[in-house]
Amino acid sequence: MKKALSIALAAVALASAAPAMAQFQKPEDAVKYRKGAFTVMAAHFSRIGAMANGRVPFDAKVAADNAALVETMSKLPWDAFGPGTDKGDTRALPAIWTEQAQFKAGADKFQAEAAKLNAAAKTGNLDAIKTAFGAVGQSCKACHDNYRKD
Ligand code: ASC
Repeated sequence: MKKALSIALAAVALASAAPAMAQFQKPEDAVKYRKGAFTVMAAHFSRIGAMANGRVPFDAKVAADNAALVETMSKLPWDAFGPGTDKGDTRALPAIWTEQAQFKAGADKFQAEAAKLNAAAKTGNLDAIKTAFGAVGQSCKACHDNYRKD
């Protein structure tokens, strides 16, 4: 009894220590989750883009807040590309599941660039933010070109 309880508590502790390890009841839930994650990520990324492109005045705090969110969000979609999530309301291409290593490399590259953008935004240097913003955009595009329907 005691042992069962400690195993259950350990499982709860593990689960709460890994918030990015989302679990899904159904494949549709995973598709909805990853699309939501990309939507939120794009919203915060584009707020930085507006400043990087001079469409809105630069505000270092706004850039830093949004870059922190982009880095956090960058970690989330990938667990939602599991088996059986290639169907339904998705633009994800089958190549994701036949080229898993390349897909993961692209996702890892993107996350690394998002972390660099966050680091750049913390410095408050607009030129550094512009450079890092461009690199993140390139890594978005690389995966869209290969793994997303138009
Ligand atoms: C964005 C956004 C994307 C990327 C991509 C970069 O702001 O929503 O999907 O940048 O367009 O090439």
